[in-house]
Amino acid sequence: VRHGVTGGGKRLRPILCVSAWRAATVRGVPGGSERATPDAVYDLSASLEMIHAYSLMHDDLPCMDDAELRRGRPTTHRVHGEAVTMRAGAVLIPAAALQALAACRALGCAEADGRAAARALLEGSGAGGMVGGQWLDLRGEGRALGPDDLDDLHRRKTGALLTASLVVGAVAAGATDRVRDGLTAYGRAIGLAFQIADDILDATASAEALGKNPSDAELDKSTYVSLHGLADAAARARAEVDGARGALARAGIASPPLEALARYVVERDR
Ligand code: GRG
Repeated sequence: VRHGVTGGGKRLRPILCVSAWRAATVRGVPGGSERATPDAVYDLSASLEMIHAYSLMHDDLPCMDDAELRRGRPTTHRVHGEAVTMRAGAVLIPAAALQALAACRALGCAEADGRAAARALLEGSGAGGMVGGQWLDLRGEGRALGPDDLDDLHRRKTGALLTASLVVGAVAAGATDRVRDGLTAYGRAIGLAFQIADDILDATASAEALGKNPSDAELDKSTYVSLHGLADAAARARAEVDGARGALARAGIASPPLEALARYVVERDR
């Protein structure tokens, strides 16, 4: 568990969760929070990283992507073996839900809001979200997917947990429906932009820069690059970023960090 959870990574999902909590808490106040962020918000955000970490540990197993390298280090099963990695990943799923519930309680959220945050976390992780997307991804290996199928796959596999990160933060902050819906629309857009950038990096960056071995071509996966070409994929990613920023504006959310994160998901180099 320690190897999978504390081994680095960009921590994007917790950052989104904390940023959403702040954006929902300071509704309309530009430039950030006037209220200090309680430690329990960071504890809450850790629940997203726990799910993400388990998904990477299992994704790297030989029965899935069979990867040797992650975050510049040997993958968990290469260090601790497959059986230990299976168990360590599995234990993180209920632990993440309990972590979210405990953090919401520490924040003084209403019981219903705590349950709604845990439900958002689990729905984003489950069959309608990340696990369903992974299943579509595995089923798609060696098959040519169409544009709509590719969007559907990645909205689930990558986008659902990124969106859940924002919703969990918003629900815990007691956000209005308007703010919550705006953050959901923002999450859906940056989720796709993030995945398109991932496909571009997989096609163009070195293993050294990425901290993992590019694998899409080797696994014969349909990607935004294989389907649309590099230039059109990059244009689509930029359009999604514009859409994300528009969603914030329409919901009246003034959040410089969320604006910056939307740009970051496509400008990042790993
Ligand atoms: C049993 C079908 C089945 C699934 C189990 C393994 C799994 C659940 C899901 C895998 C989901 C997965 C690997 C999604 C990929 C998401 C993604 C783009 C990961 C890379 O995220 P970054 O770049 O990684 O945020 P860092 O290292 O920065 O944290």
